[in-house]
Order: sequence, then structure tokens, then C-alpha cells
Amino acid sequence: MSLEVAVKAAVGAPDVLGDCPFSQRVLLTLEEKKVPYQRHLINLSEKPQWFLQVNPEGKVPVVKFDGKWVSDSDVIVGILEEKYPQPSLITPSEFTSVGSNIFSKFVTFLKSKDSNDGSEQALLTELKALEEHLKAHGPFVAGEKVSAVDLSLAPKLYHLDVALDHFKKWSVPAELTNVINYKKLLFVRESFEKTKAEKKYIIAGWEPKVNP
Ligand SMILES: N[C@@H](CCC(=O)N[C@@H](CS)C(=O)NCC(=O)O)C(=O)O
Repeated sequence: MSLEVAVKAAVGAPDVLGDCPFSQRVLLTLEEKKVPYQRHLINLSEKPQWFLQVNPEGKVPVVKFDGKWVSDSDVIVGILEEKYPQPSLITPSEFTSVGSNIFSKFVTFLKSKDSNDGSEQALLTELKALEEHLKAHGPFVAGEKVSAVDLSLAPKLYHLDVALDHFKKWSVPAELTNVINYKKLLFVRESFEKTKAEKKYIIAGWEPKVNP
């Protein structure tokens, strides 16, 4: 029996996997746990009726568990861990918030039109904190084994790389060697390769937010 999962379709290409980092996080968890699944692609600019009926909030990802559609990647990942405990992806509680501010700081910097507003520095501060954490505990956030926090961060770091390179010609400073190695380790995983959106769709997804 495979699980049904609904994730974002690409902007302008409704038959292709889209750029939602929360959707990719769920797909990564399914792949790492080798849970069979059936993927539905949701065009967010023309949401199908069945999707709005089962999920009136209209957000992806959603997964059908025991006949009921469940939303929110935090909740979904928690249920997947309970239902499919092997391999365990549990992150020790002291590490679950590592890197948790990076995505919001990245979005603020990406959208910023004022190079003196401190948004670049704010992002750098978060990336340096991740660098120090990985230096002490790496190569993954919880050590030698990949865990849930890495699967949440991986798509966000991928968006950061692709969008900041495209819109700002900016990349993670070379001296943050542990962060750079961490990204590499995550991005080469088979699960990541299989679930990532193409770069052009990540750019298309951010375009209206960067240049409204
Ligand atoms: N907290 C939610 C966030 C999900 C979310 O924001 N999804 C976006 C796409 S990445 C969405 O569905 N937005 C609705 C829309 O654009 O209409 C989660 O972790 O699943």
C-alpha cells in the first residue's frame, strides 16, 4: 500500500515537480525511509477541487493517513516517524532548532533592495552559527547520521544557493567550509536528487516575490 502525497507543481509547468521546500522535506523523508508513495502535483495557481475539499486551507504538502488528509510538514514528518520508525530520523532534542532561522533571514535578504539594511549580515550570522555547530558536531547536524533536521534544512539551503546566485550573484562565503561540505553531503544524496525541483523552477517560484 502506498501513501498518497500532494506536493507543489512547478510554476508554469503543472506536470513537473515544483519548488516548495516543505513539500520536498516530506518527499525526502519518504525516500529516506523507503516508504512507497503516490505523488499528486498541485498547481497552486489553479488548485483542483478535490484538493480544496480535503484541505480547505489549500497548502501543500498534504499526506493521506488512514483515509484522512493531514497538512503541515512538521505534523506529517512526526506521523511518518511514528508509523515508519526504521530507519530512525529522530533528531536529538538539543539539535532540533539548529539552522531554524536561516530560511527567514535568506528570504529577507533575497527580497531586500537596500544593501545597507543589515539583511545580508543577519543571514551571515545564522550561517556562521551553523558553521560553528557543524565544526563541533558534524558532518550532519546530529553527527554521523542524517536526521530530520537535515531533511528540513536541505531544501532551504538549496533555495538559498539557487536564488541568491541568480538574483544577487551571492554565494555562501568559501571560509564557511563546514556549511559548504554539509550542503554537498545533502545535495548528492539519492533522495535529494530524486525530489529536488529544477533550478529554473526555483527561480520562477521566487521571481514574483523578488520583483513584485
Ligand atoms: N508550515 C507549512 C508551510 C506550507 C506552505 O507554506 N506551503 C506553501 C507552498 S511552499 C503553500 O502551499 N502555499 C499556498 C499557496 O501558495 O496558495 C508546512 O510546513 O507544511
